Amino acid sequence: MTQPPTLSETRQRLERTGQSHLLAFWGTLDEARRASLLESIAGLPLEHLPAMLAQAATLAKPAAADIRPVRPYLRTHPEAARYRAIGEDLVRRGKVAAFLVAGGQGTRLGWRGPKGTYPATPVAGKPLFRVFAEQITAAERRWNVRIPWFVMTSEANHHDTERFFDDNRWFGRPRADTMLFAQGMVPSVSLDGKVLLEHAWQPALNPDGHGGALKALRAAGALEHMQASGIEHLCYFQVDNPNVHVIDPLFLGLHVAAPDSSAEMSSKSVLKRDVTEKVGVFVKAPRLTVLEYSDAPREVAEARDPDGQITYGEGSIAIHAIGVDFIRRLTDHPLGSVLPWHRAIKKVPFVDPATGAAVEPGEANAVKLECFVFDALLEAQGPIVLRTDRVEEFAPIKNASGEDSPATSKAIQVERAVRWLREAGIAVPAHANGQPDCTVEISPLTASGPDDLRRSPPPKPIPRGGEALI
Ligand code: UD2
Repeated sequence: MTQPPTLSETRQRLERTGQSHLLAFWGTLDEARRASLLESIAGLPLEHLPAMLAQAATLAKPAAADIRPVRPYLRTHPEAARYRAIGEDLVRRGKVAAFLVAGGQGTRLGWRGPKGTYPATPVAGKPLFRVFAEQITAAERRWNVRIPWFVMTSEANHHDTERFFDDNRWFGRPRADTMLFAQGMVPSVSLDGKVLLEHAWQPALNPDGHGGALKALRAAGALEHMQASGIEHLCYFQVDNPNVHVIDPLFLGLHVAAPDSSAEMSSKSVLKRDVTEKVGVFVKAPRLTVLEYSDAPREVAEARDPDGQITYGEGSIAIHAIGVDFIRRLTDHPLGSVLPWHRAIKKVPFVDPATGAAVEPGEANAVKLECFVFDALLEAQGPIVLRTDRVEEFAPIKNASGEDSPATSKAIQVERAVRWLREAGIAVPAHANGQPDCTVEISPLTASGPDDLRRSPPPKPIPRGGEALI
């Protein structure tokens, strides 16, 4: 290990970069805190910070006139069976790994603990991590292959996440097939560019966004691991969506073999529910990109085709297939990756270097920088979009109540289970209006769709008004 810089080296560096206040409390700190402060400062990208902030402040947003709709692939594509077979072959040959980003703070849900530990399913109350683990296990059994699972955490939840996996015996999968690693952190800075102090001995840091995932994969040695084990593509998904199909052969087949795809990065969309839904949309401007809901000019967000369809309606559900070589290319960069920085102006508590007082700001006082993974689409050759079905694949848990809450997610999970059962010819008790009169949950270990249900022994009859776990 290299020695951390000395106090005098650090002092000079801070003077050069205009951040001398970070040592304001040096005289009051004990040895351990001094050492920790020097080490923290050594890890800050102080020389790059002005450029990062300037770039985030001037990030170009596409003008309404330059934005065009995208044409997605559909699941009913005439050659869907061929693409599905190509995707299955890729999985069977061990070329695919699962990649979950779970570094977010989950503040909106108000759940204490990593979001993946949230009991999400309607009958068994399975935590999100278990839902994904069981899906991966089911895929491993189906294709008789080991599917490594990479899970990105953050400093704030890494330890708790690891403990949860441990307590759950890694969900019955070999320990070596799951790799947990923490994403990077960036300093939170005042509106005039000074790194804030969270404590007298600690600069304020925030996770570097889900775009930090690419850099973190490289830093954690995951890319090398993949290269050594022949992994070529990652199935990327978010922690908040229990309905995700983690391993989707049709999507993978299109990603590697569609005529206009170069297998660098592909994405899934669902049609936006209404013009106000808070999801980014895929657009061409002129390259394929995700336009965040907060950045969409009104005339774009609300535009409709003559037949009434939302013109820019391909909502991003944050599911991507990403080539490992592509990640390597994007992360060959002095700052870790080529992805641009976005900024959010937030309230960040801090210690005032002049007075030593702990300040709880009444209004936004700080810039938080983060990268978004979908910005990688701008760098990809021939990225494609597959439109999928909302009920089938998108049941997000984001808020404690209202839209995208545990309640709405459970309702969508039940709707999907009922749909699969009916398609498989299995009776579901229903009200006179056709709505199901029961709460059902289908374990990923039982089925990943109606075809599996057709092939498995029929479940016990579902009680009217009751619950069933299939
Ligand atoms: C995201 C998308 C939105 C839409 C929606 C679909 C952004 C900016 N917006 O909205 O367009 O696709 O998802 O559900 O992405 N995460 C990390 N590290 C971080 C920050 C986030 O791992 O530093 C993970 C987080 O754990 C979660 C995912 O990224 O799995 C999404 O994070 P979010 O909740 O901030 O994104 P959201 O819901 O605003």
